Amino acid sequence: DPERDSFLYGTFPSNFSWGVATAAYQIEGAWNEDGKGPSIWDTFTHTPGRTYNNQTGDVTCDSYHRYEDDIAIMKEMGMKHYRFSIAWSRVFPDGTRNRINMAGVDYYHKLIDGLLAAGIQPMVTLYHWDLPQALQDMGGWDNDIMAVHFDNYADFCFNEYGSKVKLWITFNEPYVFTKVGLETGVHAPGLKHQGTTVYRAAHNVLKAHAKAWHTYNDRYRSTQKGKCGITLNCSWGQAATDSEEDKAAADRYMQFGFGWFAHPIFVNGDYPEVIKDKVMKKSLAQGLTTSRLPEFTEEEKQLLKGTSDFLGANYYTAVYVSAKERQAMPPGFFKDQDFMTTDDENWPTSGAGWMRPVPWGFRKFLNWINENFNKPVIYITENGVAEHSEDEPMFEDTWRIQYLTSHVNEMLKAYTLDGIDIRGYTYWSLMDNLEWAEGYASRFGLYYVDFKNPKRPRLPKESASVYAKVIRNNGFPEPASGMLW
Ligand code: GBH
Repeated sequence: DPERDSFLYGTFPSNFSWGVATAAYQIEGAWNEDGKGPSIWDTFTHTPGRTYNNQTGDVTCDSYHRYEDDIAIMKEMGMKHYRFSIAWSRVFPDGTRNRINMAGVDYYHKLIDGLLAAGIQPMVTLYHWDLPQALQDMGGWDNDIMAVHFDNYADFCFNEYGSKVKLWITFNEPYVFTKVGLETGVHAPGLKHQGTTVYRAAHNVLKAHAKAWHTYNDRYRSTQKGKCGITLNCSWGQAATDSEEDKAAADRYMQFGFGWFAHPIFVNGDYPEVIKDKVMKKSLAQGLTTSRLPEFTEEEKQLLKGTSDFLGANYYTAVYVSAKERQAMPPGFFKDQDFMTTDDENWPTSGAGWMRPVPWGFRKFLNWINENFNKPVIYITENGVAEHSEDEPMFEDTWRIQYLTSHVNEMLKAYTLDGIDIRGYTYWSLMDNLEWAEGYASRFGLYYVDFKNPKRPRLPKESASVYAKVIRNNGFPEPASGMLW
């Protein structure tokens, strides 16, 4: 494919938005300060053996006290938007609206006001994985009452911050936090239930999302005039061969990862047929009388359909997918899917063991989304790469410069050549932070953070000035007009 390696010159429209992303638990610290309640991530990281070297988010980048430093470095780079998340238990310590923590509420006001004063639009994620522990104690996402609690929390945030925040994201990557939190147990709350809780939790997350979107739509949209969406992710699944079986397996991979949430929201209020079909067959095969996949009522489907003003998409990497009957595997989420994934030895490696940079996969991923979900308005809400380093700074991050420019270039092709309606790009992450169970050595930042220094200085890597240049140029203008790339 000759298109794959060619570089496209061109720029984005003048209102294209460039940003960076973070998440509360990964950067804030102050885990028990000023009335914040514990979240499942506090519990998880405080349990020995769960994270790399037992590292926690107790202090991390200390953004709860140093958010002004964060704003300053974003301003330095010319950022247009900042995607951050609100820690639910900082606002509602036990997850319910019975008790509101005003110090936590004020923190986000100060952050938002500081951003607006610096000319940076806030893009706010309501849920980036840090469920209040008190709600987990009631069963967490497995309990359908969560939709009510999430809606109350969302309603509170829209009401409190909505005059200043115009871009809302209900959930970050439900595919990841249900699968990795409840099926493989690598993330909080660390459950390893096989092919059961994962589907029920996802079902409740979808209902919670729809409820919150309707709250925004019915009560706030006309006065606040913002947008409310969801962020979904998966790797790009490339068919390993041209065989019909492998092509079907690759599509199944995308449907189980992305369509699981995108199909109900953007298509018809219901799961993709291939998921319903597979989970039913596998459930019957193990001797159950009904599918492990819950069903939506007609009313619920109507409530779900069309509940997103834009699609937030996170892309990091690609995999090859081939068809494979999982005979030996115990029943569960993975056996349900009947495929095998591999990567290509020729793809470069990165500082994160789970990902190799595959820029051409980004354009294919965007085209697949565009074709399958009714050409939604898209914001890229995450894309990035890490180096692996305990403490040693690596300021000459050529790999990140290469990753960033090549992925932005593939996005430019998707926008210009494929006509996909992409409104913004968000690099993950502003600065090095707690990479969940992988700890602090997996560094995704444009800025290096010294976690040994109590002041947590943020120091720019070379990629920070390259991204600033891409932002100034709004893409990659022709060399004749000034810049040589
Ligand atoms: C995103 O997850 C997250 O939104 C963000 O918070 C995170 O810091 C960033 O990407 C970088 O990872 O699946 O067992 O191999 C991307 C998906 C899921 C990738 C968890 C790493 C590691 C555990 N991530 N995965 S496993």
